[in-house]
Amino acid sequence: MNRRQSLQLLASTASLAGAIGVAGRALPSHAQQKSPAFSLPPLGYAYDALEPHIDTATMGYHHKNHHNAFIGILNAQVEKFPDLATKPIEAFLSNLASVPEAVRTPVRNAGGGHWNHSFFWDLMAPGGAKAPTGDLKSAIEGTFGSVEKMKEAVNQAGMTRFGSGWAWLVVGKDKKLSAVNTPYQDTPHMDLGAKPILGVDVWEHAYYLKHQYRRADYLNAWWNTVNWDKAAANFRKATA
Ligand code: MN3
Repeated sequence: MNRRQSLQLLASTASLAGAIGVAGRALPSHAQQKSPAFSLPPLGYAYDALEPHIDTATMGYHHKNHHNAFIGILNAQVEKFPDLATKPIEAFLSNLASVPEAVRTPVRNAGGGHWNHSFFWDLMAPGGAKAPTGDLKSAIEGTFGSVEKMKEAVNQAGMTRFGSGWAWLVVGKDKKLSAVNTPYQDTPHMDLGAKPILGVDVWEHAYYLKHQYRRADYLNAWWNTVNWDKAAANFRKATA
């Protein structure tokens, strides 16, 4: 390698380091940039903690790569519209009309992606309650007849989302539970004005390595990862 090639390599490494910095990783000490508004939330458990239901490789790519990509895009919008960093992103997702048109689509997609994945990681856990109890259990039985029927309804919502999106158990504007789906990275707050209790990513990247095209198998396996303590907390918040 001659001197010119070495300099080119250094320059491309520096710009790569900058790009990674924007995406929420450690910045090189000479970068002198303020820390980005959004950063990748830690999982709270190891990538292999949800085995055998969700495999280690999928968890790693999904968290470090897919989720982190949304953080980078979101931080790029903050550069153009700093107000995005002044409130929880939920406030903007619930009222997309308040987001300037120039950044509305990336905020919808990347802000939604960041919110959905953060919610999803928190909802899954190797510990926690294995089934709903108390008020959430009563509400599920009142609406669906049984916990099993509710799972079938959420699975159905996931199976009928053509292409990429999410399936949810939500509390709607009418304060009732229902199973719904959203396209792409739309959150239940957006068009539905609903509050999520449970949510499952049905993009192929969430299951393809282990289950290939078998979305139904993934959905059935996923229920084993749900932390019902967290779902109960979501329900309390949604119905408060
Ligand atoms: Mn995903």
